[in-house]
Amino acid sequence: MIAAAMLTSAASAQTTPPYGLKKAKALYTEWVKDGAKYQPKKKAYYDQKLAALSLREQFTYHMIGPEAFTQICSMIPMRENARIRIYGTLNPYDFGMEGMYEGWSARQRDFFETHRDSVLTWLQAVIENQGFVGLNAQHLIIDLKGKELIPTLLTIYDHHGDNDILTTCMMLMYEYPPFANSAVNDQLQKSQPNTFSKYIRATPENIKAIRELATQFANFVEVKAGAYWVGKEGSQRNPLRKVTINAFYIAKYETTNEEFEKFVTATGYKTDAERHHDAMVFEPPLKEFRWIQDTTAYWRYPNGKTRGGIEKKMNHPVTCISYRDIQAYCTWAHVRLPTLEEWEVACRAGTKTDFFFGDDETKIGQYANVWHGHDHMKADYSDGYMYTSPVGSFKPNPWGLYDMYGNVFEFCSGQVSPTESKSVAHARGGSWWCSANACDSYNSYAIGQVNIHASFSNQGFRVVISSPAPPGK
Ligand SMILES: [Ca+2]
Repeated sequence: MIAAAMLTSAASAQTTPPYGLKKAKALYTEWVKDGAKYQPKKKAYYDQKLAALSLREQFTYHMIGPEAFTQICSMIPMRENARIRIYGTLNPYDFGMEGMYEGWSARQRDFFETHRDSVLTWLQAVIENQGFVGLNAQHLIIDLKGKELIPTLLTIYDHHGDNDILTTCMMLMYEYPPFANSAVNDQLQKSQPNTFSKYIRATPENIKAIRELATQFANFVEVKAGAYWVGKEGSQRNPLRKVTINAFYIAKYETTNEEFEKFVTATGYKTDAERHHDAMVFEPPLKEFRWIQDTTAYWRYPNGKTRGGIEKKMNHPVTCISYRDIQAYCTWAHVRLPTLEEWEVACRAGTKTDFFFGDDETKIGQYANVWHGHDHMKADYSDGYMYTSPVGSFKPNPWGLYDMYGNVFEFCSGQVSPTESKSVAHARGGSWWCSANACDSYNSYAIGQVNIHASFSNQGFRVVISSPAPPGK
C-alpha cells in the first residue's frame, strides 16, 4: 500500500486521476459565478486563464464546461433517421427533437479535433479508471471516430454489460460495409421510427454479432478514395505514376494462424501444400535463394514437421498457403486481397520515398522482421525472430499498418502486365527471409512473382474490404 501511494504521488498529476479536475473545476466555477457567459468582454480574460492550464487540464475543462449543462440535457446528436434510431436506445427522451441539439461548441470541437490522439488517450484513461462510459465520453468517441477505443469499450462491456457501449460501437461502424450489410443493421433499417420496441434488442445473437463486427472494424484502417503516387522512377515493372483508387479498408495486421484456423475448422479446406506435398521451407545453412522442398510442411507446420508447429504461434501470420488457398479464405471471410496498387498506396501512407520511413534502408529493422545476417548460411535471431514474428511486433507505418515490410510476403491481386500468365501471382513487402543483400529493397516498390499454387514459409497475406458498402444487400 505504501509503495502504491508513493507511486501515485510521484506520478504526474497530468496522467493520473483526477486528471487536473481540480483546476478545471475551479476555473469553471469562477466563470459561472462571474456570469461570464453573458459578458463577451470577459472572454479574453477567461481564454487567457484557460490557455494557462496544461493541455490535459484543458481537456478536462472542455469535457465539463462551460456548455456542459446543455450537453447533459440534450446529448443525442440528431442525424438521419437510422442514426437517430441507434441513438434512441441511448436516450429516448431526445428522440425526434431534430435541430435542438447543436453538439460541442466550436471552442470544444476545435480543441478535441486539434488534439485528437491525446484526447482519445485521455478519454481511455478516464473510462478505464471510472469503469463506465458516460454520455459525454460516448458522444466524443463517436464525433472523433475514435475506433481506437473499441477494445477498451468492449472490455468495459464485458465487466458491466452496458448496452449503450454496443450502441457506441454501432455508431462508430455505421459506414463500415460489413456492419452496413449485417443482419443487425437490417433490423435497424426495418424498424419503425418512434417504436422503441423495435430497436436493436440485446439478444445474445445481436450482442455477439456487434462485438465481432466491432472487433474486426477496430483492426481495419480506412484508405480514402483519391489519387496517390506509386512506383519508382526508372522501374520497368512498377514505374512512377499517379493512380486513382476507390476507398477501401485494409487490415492493420497480416492474417494470422488463428484466423486461418477458423476458416479451416469451418470449411474443412485442404491447402495446396496438403494436397501436393510440395511446400518450400528454409533452414540455415542454405546458399542465397535456396529453399528445400518438404513434403510434411503445410500451414500447421510451416517449416516442416521436424521444425515444430504453430501451437504457440497462433498470433503469427499464416504461411505455407498458396494464392489459390487465399482465394478460398477470402470468399469464406467476405474479404479480398488488395490490388498491387492498393497495397502500395496503403504501404506508402502518402509518402513518395523508397520506404514509408524515408530513403534510408538501414532503418528497416525498426519497422520489420527481416534478416539481418550477411547471408543465409547462419541462423539470424538478432531481432528476436529467425522465422515469423507475432503480427504487430514492430513499429507501424504512418497509417497504423503493421508489418508492411518483412515478416511475410503479402499476396496481392492484379497483374504487372496484361500479357503475363494467369498462373502467376504477386506478393509485396518482403519477408523474414529478406536481407539487405538478398532482396530488392524488401519489395517496397519492386514486385516479385510466384506460381499461384506454390507454398512458401515466408508467404502470407493481409485482406481488404471494399468501401463504401454496396447499395442494398
Ligand atoms: Ca528476423
